[in-house]
Amino acid sequence: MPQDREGPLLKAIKEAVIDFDTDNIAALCSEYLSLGLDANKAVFEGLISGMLKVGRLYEEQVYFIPEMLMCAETLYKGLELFQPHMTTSIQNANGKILIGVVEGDVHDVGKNLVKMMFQISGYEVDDLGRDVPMNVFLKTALEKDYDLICMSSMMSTTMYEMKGLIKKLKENKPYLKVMIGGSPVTKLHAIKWQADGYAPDAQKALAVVQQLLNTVKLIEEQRKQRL
Ligand code: B12
Repeated sequence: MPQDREGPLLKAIKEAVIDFDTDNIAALCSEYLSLGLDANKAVFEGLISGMLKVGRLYEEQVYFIPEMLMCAETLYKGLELFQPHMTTSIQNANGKILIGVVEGDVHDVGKNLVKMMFQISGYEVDDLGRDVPMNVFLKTALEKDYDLICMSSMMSTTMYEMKGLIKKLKENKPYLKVMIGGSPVTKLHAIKWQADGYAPDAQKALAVVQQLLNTVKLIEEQRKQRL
């Protein structure tokens, strides 16, 4: 029975990330997929769960930068295999989103997951990558006609970049919607910095985007009716 293998495989995938087992991760993920098991579950309960443990090992000084890098590499190998099989509750969504990790920050796993969930749902996403200079973020966001700008930061030191960026964006385009996230970022930061949206993880991000973009559409329709 495939279901009997689900638990052991999820555990093995998680452990492969923790042990940076780049040799075996592909085989484990392929076996999981060949059994028709849920790819979303494998990503969040296998790969990401493993990465959270890696963070704890770094805090305990068991792991250092090279180990964290290899764990990220292992996670990305798995993600590549699972991505085509992932699903979301939203389909054929409409909207153009710009996403990037703020200047000084190279952590991009979270941003890539958020981006993936958006793309799977049908949103068009432009990705500026990681460690994006403030002026590049600002220029791109203002140049094109985006419905939403998403910023990610994983460090308490770099997250303040978002505050400045939101201020500049809003000065230039007051109605442009901005959403922020990343592990040190909270809803309180979003409120204080006048971001329009915040979500603690990629799954919740999707619901927030849908809500934000629906509001934008409603305002636009009302504006057109008044003309
Ligand atoms: C892997 C890792 C690395 C890898 C990154 C590889 C990569 N390609 O990303 C490498 C080795 C490069 C690295 C480097 C460093 N790291 Co590091 N790293 C990590 C680690 C272990 C995992 C990060 C991760 O991938 N998490 C998994 C993802 C899925 O979670 P997530 O990013 O939070 O994303 C979710 C949500 O936050 C949310 N989200 C994220 N972005 C967005 C955006 C939007 C718009 C929304 C709505 C939601 C959202 O949705 C995501 C998916 O559900 C964390 C520990 C941890 N507990 O997180 C430390 C950690 C982030 N690193 C840390 C540090 C200190 C560093 C270094 C400074 C170490 C050093 N001395 O050089 C450097 C910094 C380099 C730099 N300039 O950025 C600290 C940060 C502490 C702080 N100040 O806040 C942490 C917390 C470890 C620790 N406990 O001390 N790191």
